[in-house]
Amino acid sequence: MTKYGPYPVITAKEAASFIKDGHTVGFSGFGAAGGAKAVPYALADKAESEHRKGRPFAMRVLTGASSGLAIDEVLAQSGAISWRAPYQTGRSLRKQINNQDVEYVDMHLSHVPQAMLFGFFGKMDAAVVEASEVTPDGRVYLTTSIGISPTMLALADKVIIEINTVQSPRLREMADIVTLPPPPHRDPIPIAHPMSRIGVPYATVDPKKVAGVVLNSEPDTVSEFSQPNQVSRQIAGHLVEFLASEMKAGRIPKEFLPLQAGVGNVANGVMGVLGTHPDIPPFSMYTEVFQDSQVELMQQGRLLGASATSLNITEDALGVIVDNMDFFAKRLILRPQELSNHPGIIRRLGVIAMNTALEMDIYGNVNSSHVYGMDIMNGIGGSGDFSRNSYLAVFMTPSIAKDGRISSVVPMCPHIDNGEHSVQVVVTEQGLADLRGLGPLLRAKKIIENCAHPMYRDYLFRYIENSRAGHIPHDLNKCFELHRNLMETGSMLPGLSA
Ligand code: 0RQ
Repeated sequence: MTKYGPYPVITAKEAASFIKDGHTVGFSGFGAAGGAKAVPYALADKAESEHRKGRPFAMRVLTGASSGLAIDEVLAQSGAISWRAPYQTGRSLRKQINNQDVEYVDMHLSHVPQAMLFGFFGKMDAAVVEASEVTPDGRVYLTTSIGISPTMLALADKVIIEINTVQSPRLREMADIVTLPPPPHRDPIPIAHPMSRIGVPYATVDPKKVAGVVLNSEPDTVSEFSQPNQVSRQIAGHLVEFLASEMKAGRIPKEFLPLQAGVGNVANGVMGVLGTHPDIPPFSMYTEVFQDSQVELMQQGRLLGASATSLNITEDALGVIVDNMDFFAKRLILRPQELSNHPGIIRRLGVIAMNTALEMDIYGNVNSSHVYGMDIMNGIGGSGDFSRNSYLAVFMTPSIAKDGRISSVVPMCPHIDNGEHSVQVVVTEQGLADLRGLGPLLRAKKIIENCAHPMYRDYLFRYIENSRAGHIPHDLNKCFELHRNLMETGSMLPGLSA
């Protein structure tokens, strides 16, 4: 038998044979970065083969956040997932969740390691973790993401390490790993700056738990975001103007505050524009996902340093980092997600959080996860970790979707994941509404006037006029009329389109 140090080298199929129907299995990866890529395919084959024989095979699956194709597409398509947490972005899995074929726990990402530690999800049977090296004494050098891997390695009964030979061993130079002890035995976390290093570059595993090493050479598959379109540029324009005026007013210090940027096309586009604007000084980031647009900003000296848990970047962008590691290793830190998204640190550093909403209501409640309040899009992800604890919580969205058939400003969101108490600024391509210090009625007027698309403004103003008075005026017969119209006719205001 071939050996990798003291560990047996096994095939992905052999690794899959350790995993049984009903097992809770953790896979490394945060977004498509650093995910297990060989064993999930073998598990998909195993599931299909078991199903053909009329036998059940489905796992309870945990990852740091969303996954690459291997899990939320391939494993999902083979019916190998019965339960999933804490976040996903796969089309196939999304369909299964909305059909109630898969149970989905959509949760704040910073909560996941502690929930695992205390057994909120039951015991963890196995972990499959991508690494560039595992040493005989159990040091595991992770690759492009940290996520929940340190916790999985500590808790899982059986561990399979996928050694990925195309991931550069130098990625470890960015890793800064600490696992928090259980409460109430926690000391203050000494992160006083986004670039504070407090840990070691490796996670640890008890070598006796390592069932085998699978060799693999598949790169991460992160798809490219579209170039910032006109709408993203307009959103970014309003936001930059606002942030610059906050600096002038002394409400943001001259050295600026660390930024967090959410996922998606809009957030990626906004970062690109914001990062190059002359009114915004060079800044740092305390965020969870490092994206393509930030690589160039770092090379240009606009982005001074970034702390994240994942390099969710395309192969080309990763190539740039690896080829210039002496430069990037000083400026990029990858932490476990309980630290990248830690509420206390986010509050301490004064992070400005910028996340994307699907829709917002006229009072500033945000829905970023559930269409019609019923169908999951992706999940809350880390947006709540950041918005609830930030210095300023900004939510952005185009004012309309689907050629105007959907308004992103509605009377009441049928699902709220970031509530009015955690939302301070909302922005669309129409403009920005600074909600700080305003009561509900003034918030509503500002959001409708500044952010709603002109096609929907009359409807929204009429809604307030005809609502029952109260601290937050509403008409409970009409509050979901736009959503009902959309479901029944395909348009929120039948007959209207942009
Ligand atoms: O539909 O895919 O059919 O074209 O939603 O919309 O405008 O491309 O937006 O890619 O920026 O994603 C909120 C989903 C935005 C994302 C969300 C339709 C629209 C389109 C996508 P198509 P866009 P983006 C920390 C931060 C939650 C997690 C998070 C997200 C599709 O940002 O998942 O913030 N956020 N994490 O047409 C119905 C509406 C709609 C709508 C848009 N009101 N109703 N559909 N769409 N508005 C990072 C992590 O946690 C990793």
